[in-house]
This record gives sequence, C-alpha cells and structure tokens, in this order.
Amino acid sequence: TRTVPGELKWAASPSEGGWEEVSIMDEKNIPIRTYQVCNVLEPNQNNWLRTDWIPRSGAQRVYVEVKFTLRDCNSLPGVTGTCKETFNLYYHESNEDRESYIKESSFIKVDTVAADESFTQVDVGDRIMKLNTEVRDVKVTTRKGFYLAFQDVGACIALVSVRVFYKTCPLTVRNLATFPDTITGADTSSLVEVRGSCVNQSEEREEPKMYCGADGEWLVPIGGCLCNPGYEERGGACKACRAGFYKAKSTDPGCAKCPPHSHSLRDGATICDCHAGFFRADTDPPSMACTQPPSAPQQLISVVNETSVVLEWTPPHRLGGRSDTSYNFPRPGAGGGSVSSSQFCAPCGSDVLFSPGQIGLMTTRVVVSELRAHTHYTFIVHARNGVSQASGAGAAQSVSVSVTTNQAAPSPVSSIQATDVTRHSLSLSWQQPDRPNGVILEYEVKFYEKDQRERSYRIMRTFSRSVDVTGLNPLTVYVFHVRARTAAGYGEFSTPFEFSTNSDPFPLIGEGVNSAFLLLSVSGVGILLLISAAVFIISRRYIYIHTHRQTHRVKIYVDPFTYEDPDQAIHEFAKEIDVSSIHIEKVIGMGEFGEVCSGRLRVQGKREIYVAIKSLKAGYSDKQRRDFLSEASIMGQFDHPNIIRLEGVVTRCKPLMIITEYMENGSLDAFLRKHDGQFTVIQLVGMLRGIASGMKYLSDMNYVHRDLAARNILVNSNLVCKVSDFGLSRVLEDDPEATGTYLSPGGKIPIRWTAPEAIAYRKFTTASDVWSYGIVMWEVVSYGERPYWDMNNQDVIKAIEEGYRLPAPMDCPVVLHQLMLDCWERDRAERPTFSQILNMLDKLIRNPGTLRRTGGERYLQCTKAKTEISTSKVWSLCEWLQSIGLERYRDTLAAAGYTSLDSLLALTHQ
Ligand code: ACK
Repeated sequence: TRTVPGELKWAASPSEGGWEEVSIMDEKNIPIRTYQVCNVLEPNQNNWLRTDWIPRSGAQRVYVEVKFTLRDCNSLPGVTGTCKETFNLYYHESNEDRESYIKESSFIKVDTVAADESFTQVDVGDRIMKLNTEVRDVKVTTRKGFYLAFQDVGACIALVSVRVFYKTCPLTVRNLATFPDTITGADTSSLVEVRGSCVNQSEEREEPKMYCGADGEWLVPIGGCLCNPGYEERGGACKACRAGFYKAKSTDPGCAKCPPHSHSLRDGATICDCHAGFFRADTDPPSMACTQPPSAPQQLISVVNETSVVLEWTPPHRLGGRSDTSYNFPRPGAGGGSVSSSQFCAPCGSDVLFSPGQIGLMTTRVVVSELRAHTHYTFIVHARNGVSQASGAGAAQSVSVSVTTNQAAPSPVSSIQATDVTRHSLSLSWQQPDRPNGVILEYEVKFYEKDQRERSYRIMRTFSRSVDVTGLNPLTVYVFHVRARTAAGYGEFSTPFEFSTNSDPFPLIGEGVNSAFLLLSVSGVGILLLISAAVFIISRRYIYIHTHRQTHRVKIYVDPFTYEDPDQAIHEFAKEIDVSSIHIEKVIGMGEFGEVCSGRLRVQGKREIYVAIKSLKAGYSDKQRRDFLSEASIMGQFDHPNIIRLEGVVTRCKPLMIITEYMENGSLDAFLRKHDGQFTVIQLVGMLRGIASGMKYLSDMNYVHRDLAARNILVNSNLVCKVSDFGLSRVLEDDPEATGTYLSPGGKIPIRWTAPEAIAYRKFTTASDVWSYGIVMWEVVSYGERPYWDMNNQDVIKAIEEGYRLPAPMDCPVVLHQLMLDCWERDRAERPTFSQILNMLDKLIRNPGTLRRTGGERYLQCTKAKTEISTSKVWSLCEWLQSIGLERYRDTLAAAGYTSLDSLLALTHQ
C-alpha cells in the first residue's frame, strides 16, 4: 500500500462507522494510506475491510505482511469486555475484480492476528506508537487472483501498511547451466524441479537439474554441462582457449599447451597444427607431439643360400619421434623386389616367399625363399611409421641390395596321374616341376607295394614326363614318388601317390586286351544278355535316358559376372544378329530396361521366325548395359524346350536388343486369368510338367532362378510353358512383387513366392526354387489367383512362420495339393527335387484317375467364400450353405457356434 499514490478506497462494511481510510506521514515523512478502526466501547463489532482484487501472476503461495499498531485495552479508560486486541485476516480467490461489496461468507480465514506489542498512549508526534509486523502465507492456486479482508471485532487498530508478495528462486548459473527465475511451489514443503540449459559454448554432460524450494532457495543441483572443445570454464562461463593452447574434448579439464612441434594461431583451437615437416597419424591423440617419418634402414646385408636369401638390416638412424617403425618390401609394381636380366628388371612373381612377411615387418630380418636359381635380384626395404603415409615419404626411407641366387635342384614334381590301369601295369604321367631351376635332364620314378613300405622298391628313369610301369601284381596298392634332375642334381621326391592295380582280367580302358579272349567270352553269354537287356531297357526307357543323361552331364551354368569383360561373356554365349535381319512389328509390353516388341527374324539360310525383342532404352549406364546383357549371357547357356530360347543379341548398334523366341500367349498368370476355368486338370498338369522340366534342367545346370512365379513363365500357342526372366538384377529390382521391406542390404525379394530361409537369410538354392514352384502350382490350379490373396507381406511371413500353408484351390486334386505342401516343407532338405516332381507329374499324367479326387468341399477357398458371404446380405447361413452345396455342414457349424453368416466371417482356415 505504500506504493499506491492517492487514496486506496478499499471496500469497507459497514461503509460508515467501521474501518476508515486515514492519510498519515511515515517515519520518512512520506504520506501513506492507513485504515483505522477503534470501536472499543461498543459491543458486537464486525467491521470488514477488503483490499482491491490482487492478480496472482502465476504465484501459488502468497505472503501477506501487515504492519499495524494496536491500542492496549487496559490503557483505555472505561472499556468493558467489549475491547479486543486482535483482528482476523481472510482471503477469497476470484477470477474477476468486479466484486463491489463484501460477501463475508465467501472469505476463508487465514489467521487471527495479535499484536506483539501494543501501546498505551496516543502520541503520534513523539513516535511512540509500537509498530507490529506480522506475516502470513496462503495458498492461492484456483483462480486468477484473490481478495484479502481484515475483520475487526472491537479492537483499536491502525493498518499502517499491507505488502503482498510471492517468492522465487532467482536466475542462477550452476555447473555451467543456467536456471531461470522460478516461482516457488504451492506448499511450504514443495520443491519445483527445474531443468537448466547449458551456457554458451558448452554441452550437456548429464541433464542439469535443480529444485526450487518454498523459501526461494535453490536446492540439490544435479548434472551439469562441459565447455565445448576449444573452450574452458572461467568464472561460470566458457571462454575460448588462447593461441598456443588447445582443448580436444569437452571432458578435458581445461586448455592445454600445444604438444611439441605443433602450434595454434587462433583462439578456440581444438587441436594444434603440426609445424612444417612434422605430422600426426590418424590414430595419434591430439596430446601427442607431432612426429616425422623414419630415415632409411641401415646396413642392409644379404646372405644367399641356393635359392633363398637372408636379408638383415639395422633400424633407421632417425625414428622421427615414434616407436612404430615397420619395414616393407613393396609389392611388384610398387618398386619392390625384382628380378633382372641383362636388359631389364621385372617384378618378382607372387610365388616368392617372404618370411615372416613382406609388409608391416616389425623385425629387421627376413628370409626370402622360392627364388629362381642363378638369377639376379634387387631387394628394396622401406622403413615406415605411422606418419609415413601422411608425409608422402618415399624413396628417402628405403635402402636396396642386389644378390644373385645359386644353382639349385628342381622343385618337386606334382600332379601325378595313372591311366590305362590293368592287373599288371599302368601308365604314369606328371607335370614338370613348378621351378625346374635349369634344364631337366631326367625323371626318376620310385615305387613299391604299399604293404611293403619302402623295404623293397623299384626305380625307373625316363626323359619324358610319363612312363609305363609293368610287372605289377594284380589288385595291389602301389606307392609312387617322382623327382627331377638338373645339372644341379636331383630335386626332392614328390609327395607319395597311391594307385591300385585291377582285379579284372580285362583292362578298363584300351590297351592290354586280349581280343580273342574277349570275343570268346562275350559270344558265350552275350546274345542272351543282350535280349534280356533290351527288354529291360525298353521297359525302363525313360529312367535309362534320364540317368544316362545325368551321369554324362558336364555342363554347368557360368555366372557372366565372373567375366571381367562383360562383352566377352555375351559373345561367348550369344550370337550377334545383324539388325537388318530383324523386322519389328509392334510393342507388346514394357520390361525393366525398355519396350518389349514382337517381330520377325530372318537369318540367312533359315526360315523366318517370330521373335520377341527386348531393347535397352537410350541413356543407359554401364551397369544397366551389363545387367541388360547378363540376361542374354545366361539364357544363351540354356538349351531346353521349357526354357525360353535366345535367338541372339544386337550389341554392335543401338539400341541394344535381346532377341528370343516369340511366345504367343504371353505370361502365364495373365493367360490363366483370361481363361479362368477353361482347361482340364490334365492340361493344367501338362503346363506344370513343362515348368518342372525346365526347372529340372536349370537345377542340373546349377542355376538358381530366385524369381520363379507364373508371371515369369511364358506360354506359346501350343500351351507349352517356358521359364523366362533370367536377368541377374531382376530379382532385386524389376519385379514389382519384390519388396525390400524385410531385407538387410542385398536387395528385394518377391515375398509370396520365396522360401522362408531365402527371406530370412538369403539362402537361395534349388530347394528355394522348389518352394516357388509350389506357389506356381497353386497359381496355375487357381487360374492366376494371387497367392495369399490380399494379405500383406508381413502377415504372409508371419503366417508361414506359424505353419500356415495355402489351401487347395477349388477343384484341386488332392495329390496336387499334397505336392504343393511337400514343396512348402519348412526344412528345405525335406522338399522334393525337381527330378522327383517331374516323375510325380509324369505318373499323374499316365494315371489321370489319381487326379479325380478333389478336396474341393473341404478346402473351400476362404476368400471367395467370404466375398460371397459379405455381398449376400439377405441370405441366412443355411441358404448360403445350400447355394454352395454344403448344407450338410449346417449342424456341425451350429454345434461349433457358427449360426449366422456374420459369425462365419470370423472363421479361419484352421
Ligand atoms: O504378359 P505379357 O504379354 O508377356 O507381357 C509381358 C511383356 O512382354 C513384358 O515382359 C511379354 N513378353 C516378354 N517376352 C516375351 C516373349 N518371348 N514372347 C511373347 N511375349 C513376351 C510378356
């Protein structure tokens, strides 16, 4: 109230005869407003005085300091029991300041206030009035503000001043964090948790926190900040390191002087720069002195021992201030050890051995072996340390020595082979030693019966690399060793090779056959055998051809990406076609790399054929070109009636093209959808047989397709299905079914068609192709239905993981569904091979009766059923069952609680 200029005009009740506003001079002679009341002689006093509305301004607990004087009742002559020496303090919370009258009942009492000191005599001029100061606090949290009221019940009081205030914890900086001015809590015991913010140029070490106590005191500081690199704490702030100092990490205690051979020119350095000619390795800490590369190794000496050299040296004179000196013999091409003839030096071959190693040597000695005999070598040894690379140090740190190796015996002979093995003889041949070390004068063959060990052996000598060994015992294991001799003497014997002679009287191959004997023997039983064999072969013709082919198959698919030059692969496997012999007719689709067209191809000397032409759109990258042509390089290796045939490629002019046979009916999935329900089961199985046959061929070639799906099978006008889509990139990019969601690096996967192990850890094998084949079977029998319908990929993965498998499509023969389920065995070793699948399908085609039993009713397609239910709102469950011929299940369903169509919607396959 002391700060209020002019009258206070607080509300008083009664408005007259109760509290009265009186202006007086304070101790400093400044006029102040006071309220007085002194109705001590009248009983039943109830005088109210209410302050103006006081906004609480965010405060939750306010303090009321009242200064007042009070007259001692005893000093008042003639007063009876009516005189009081206290007054009451009230408050009332309110959102508005418009309350014009005092509604006593809405006020809450804070306290009864008594005087510490009262006075007996009124003598204002002498200032003997005793001034009391009382403070009370009150919680105000519910409204925007409040009123205070003073109730007098018959005392003689003067309210000299009223001060209302709240407490804050003042803005402060603690542990390099700033805490703002904070209002204290509502209760006397409450602590307000406050988060500090790091001062400039500092970062949080641990979240800075403090508590603001009810008295406006900061309590319990926790956490704090650290000055950034290049700054240190000075006077509660972060100040930059001065020139010549640095601080690398915020956790470093303060700025430190630059280490030797380094400097910092500007304030705030986090690291000191090296002086010219000094360096720091990537792994050197900033506190480490800058260093230099070593000088050259010293006193390199060599000792030659036949075809080995021992090299020794002493460490460099100057280590550059480091202790990580190592030595390198740079590899060929980098100026390392080299062999010289009279005119030029050539790098040493990779067969030269350095022991303990060629680079990163921590010792000063190395043995170089496997050198050529009689040859001049120069060895260069580099000294290096952690800063050699940074300094670009070169020849200055190296020293060299030249030596000539001695004459040496040849290295051992390897790769010994035996051919023409009979009961008593064999032919032995071998390769020349890797290092003959001179002209080979002869070979020596030592051999003995294995049982005899070397107790008795025979020796044969020859100039050539083969020898016929005769006079051996039948069915006996012999051990052979071969060694070569030059002018320098014999080399070491080869490792032992063991061969056994035959028990058979006839040689397995070729020589030593007694033809008369053979003729007689054969003619005796031959005719009979031939007759029975012919019967057997005819009856088992298929199996014979099958196994015969398999045992003689040698062709294995070659990954074109193993060729360094992709053009070499393409020209090895694909024929270059002259663009003038191609006649493009129309666009039939879009492939990953550009349009797919149909057209005609006329190659000289052959009849014109229809072809499909894939072209690579302009503006392609090298990678796209390689990926595009890789498909042709792969396809060109295949030759099978169920694999799309490559006619050739156009690579010599643009656009690049891949020409394949034309498949009139396009891709299988779209074809089946277009002809839903129009084929017999045998026709469908025929298609599946074709695909299985193509896949068996691919698996025999060791080729894993990875994207076998009906969309990647093409169909010609005779309903022959052929496997297509061999691009190496295709699995990863161009298949819209492929998704990257479940994959770590390595590309995308067509989830619905892919075996779980291939999804989980990219284990793509022929067995994962078999899984995909099972899905293709399902696609075919369901006429191009989408596997797992509209389930999302995540749910498909989850369902498969939990053992769910696609049910048999409508009218699917039980045997076919069983075959699908076999393809979807979790353990890939349990899945059938393509060969077994092919056999099975052939058997079914031969016995169409086995295809008759369908599980149609049992495996009603859930989605189709559900669609029908949800669109047939007027039907009852019973009517609907009738409409699909399954009314006999009504009771079973009812017993299981399915009585309405709605409840049936919740039915799962399980
Ligand atoms: O389903 P479709 O008609 O069959 O649409 C695609 C399109 O080109 C993009 O690949 C079709 N297609 C691809 N290769 C051949 C081919 N050799 N013969 C006929 N159509 C083909 C495929």
